[in-house]
Amino acid sequence: MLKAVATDIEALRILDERLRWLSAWTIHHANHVRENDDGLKVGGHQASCASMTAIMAALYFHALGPNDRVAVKPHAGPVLHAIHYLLASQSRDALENFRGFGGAQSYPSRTKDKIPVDFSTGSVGLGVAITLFASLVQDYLTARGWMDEADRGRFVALIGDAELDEGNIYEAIIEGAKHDVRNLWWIIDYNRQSLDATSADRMFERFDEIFKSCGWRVVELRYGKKLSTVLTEHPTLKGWFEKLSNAELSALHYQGGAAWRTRLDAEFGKDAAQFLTEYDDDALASLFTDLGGHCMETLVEAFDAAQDDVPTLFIAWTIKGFGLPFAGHKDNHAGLMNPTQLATLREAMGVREGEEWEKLQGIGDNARPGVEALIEKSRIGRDKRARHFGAVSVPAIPAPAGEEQSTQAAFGRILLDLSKAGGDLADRILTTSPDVTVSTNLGAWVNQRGLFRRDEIADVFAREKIASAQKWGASNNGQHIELGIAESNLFLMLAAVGLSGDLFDQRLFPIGTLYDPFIARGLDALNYACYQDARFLLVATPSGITLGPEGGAHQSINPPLIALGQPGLRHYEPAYADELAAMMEHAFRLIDDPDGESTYLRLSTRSIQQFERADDSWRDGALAGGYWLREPGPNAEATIVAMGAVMPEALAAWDDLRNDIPGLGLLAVTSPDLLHRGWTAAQAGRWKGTRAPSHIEQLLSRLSRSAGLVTLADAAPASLSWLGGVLGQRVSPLGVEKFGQTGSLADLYAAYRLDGAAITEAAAEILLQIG
Ligand SMILES: Cc1ncc(C[n+]2csc(CCOP(=O)(O)OP(=O)(O)O)c2C)c(N)n1
Ligand SMILES: [Mg+2]
Repeated sequence: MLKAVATDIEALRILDERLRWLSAWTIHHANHVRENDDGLKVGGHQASCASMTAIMAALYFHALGPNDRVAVKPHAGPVLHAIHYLLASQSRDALENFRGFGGAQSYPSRTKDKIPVDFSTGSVGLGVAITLFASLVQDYLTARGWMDEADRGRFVALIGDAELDEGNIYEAIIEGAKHDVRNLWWIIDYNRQSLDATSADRMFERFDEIFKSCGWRVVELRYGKKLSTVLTEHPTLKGWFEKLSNAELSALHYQGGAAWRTRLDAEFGKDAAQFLTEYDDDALASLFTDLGGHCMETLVEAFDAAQDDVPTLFIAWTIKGFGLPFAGHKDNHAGLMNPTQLATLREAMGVREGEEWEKLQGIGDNARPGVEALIEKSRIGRDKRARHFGAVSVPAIPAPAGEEQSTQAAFGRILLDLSKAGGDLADRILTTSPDVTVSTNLGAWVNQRGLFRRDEIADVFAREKIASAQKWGASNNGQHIELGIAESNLFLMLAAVGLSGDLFDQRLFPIGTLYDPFIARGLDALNYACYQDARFLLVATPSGITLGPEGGAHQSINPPLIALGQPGLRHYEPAYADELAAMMEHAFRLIDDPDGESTYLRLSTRSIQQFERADDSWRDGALAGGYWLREPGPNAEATIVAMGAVMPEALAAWDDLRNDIPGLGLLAVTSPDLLHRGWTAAQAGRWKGTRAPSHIEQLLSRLSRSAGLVTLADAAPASLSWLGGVLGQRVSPLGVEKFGQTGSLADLYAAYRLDGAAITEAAAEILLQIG
């Protein structure tokens, strides 16, 4: 790490101003200069950007090493774009098109932005916490020898102070403390303002304690050099200053030098007279706005001093909108400078009209070489990295033997068999679970592959020879990361492990398990993982009212609908173990495929009679979303359509009804999600001239156009009822619409209309309607 010399500090200050200008101008251009055809507000956050430009200049042009990765506070996106513009990795076109179609995105996006974005941000809190899990992945990779110690980087999160209200941050640091995480810098832009208002005073005093309890070093950057000296010389002034509430301080920053003077005069009278003669109004404003987060020397010193791997929280005091006309105003979050204000700023920055995009406009000849040298030096390691796929060969995964099995048990068996067989894929699987490892059947895998910990932890029960099915020794060779019960952490962990190929050029195959209903608990983090195109396998089990005696609090209803609407995640719901094996094999391939995605498997604890196959012809259909378990007759007037654990009821009903309904078929749906996607893609394709019918259209076209479909799922009936829209056939949808409860399967299936009687009634009704 290079120490900054005085000329560097000067150059960094200039870069800070340049970032403030470029970010403000980019937003201004999008709102006031670019044509706006639809009259929609474009928006952008000039104040949130100005608050952070010094911090980001110090980081990107001084402190960051080539392997460091950063999550940028969403509303400082334009500053990140300005940095890359200066580094020549962002185009003027993209900036001119900020928030426009194909232009720089409003919030940094790994997948949509052309600049390198290490972590997407947008939903506050999640971008912060993922850095912690990425650091854990780095530890994992170095422990396994897949990454050199020398290539280790630091994970930096730039955080808005209001983000600290997000609970997921605390869930993450608690988990991090258990795993002894390191190499983290979290930097709070402490401008004491949120979106709506100034933030609460009382709580802020506690945040440092919370972090310290979790093993963090807390560094407060409260004052800049100038203000710090003055306050040290005037302890009474310091005492008063430090008692100002967030709202008072912000108001004074907004009002400026004259207001500071009046206030000090009112407060201290003649005791302040001498002090006040030493400063004119501008100097007073400049003095009191010299906070740590705006003082380059303070920032650089603090970053230089934190070179060990202790996780460090920097609390950098700042002013929201620093240097802009609405600095400190409580309503400035979405505030935009008007053209007159912008022109004043432009002149103050020495930028000539018409040359607003010139990168180093207005920088004097003396300073320019220093600035250029810093920019040049900072290019290293900030290129967009290519993504790599296809490095790991995925073997065929055979179905586990057994006439009766549940999909959950089969999942455990498949992993155990994979582990025993060994190989590249097995070695690169990393499993994780929020305290439901045993109850989701990962236990046998963990016994084989062990828990991951940087420091060895003996299995005391094993050492004491106490009988237990779970052997839980932990070492830096382990392949399972056990999490506490915090589903949001599970998804952030899956996101981080699922980005391992992108972040570290090392493909890992993350498998996370949880109970199906608790997907909802981490839903935004799941969406966040998918938004970044992280690749993983999510295994949700048990599911549905088929869980029987466990009751309504654990019986999931709507996750198939969630999956139906979730981009980047494919839902599979197998009924049989051989389907599951095919799906897992496919899911592993999708993880390591440039056009792949993540997979969600919805499994069950219900042990069912396996289906005897004549051949493998079911397989392609099962992977595409559905296949005929019982072929329909030509132009059949009805079919049963069923998914997952209720397949035995569907089969039995088919047996009962086939004599009464000639040609009755049974369609096994394995993925409503894929069927729906195929259907809409075919619709869109038709408009573009391609006429290939989708998989579901092909399946349903075996039936008469007026045929009736009785759909059956241990889930919200809307998961399958839409099938009627494909060819305009009639539907009688069976499924679960009310909260579940305890009971035997027979009781519950009867009460919630998932049994043979319900299927018969639904079929009769639909045939009557057709007739
Ligand atoms: C999960 C979530 N909830 C709400 C928002 C809307 N939102 C955007 S920024 C923000 C607060 C901004 O305050 P702060 O984090 O202090 O950032 P600043 O702009 O002050 O730097 C809110 C509530 C969001 N982006 N994500
Ligand atoms: Mg704030």
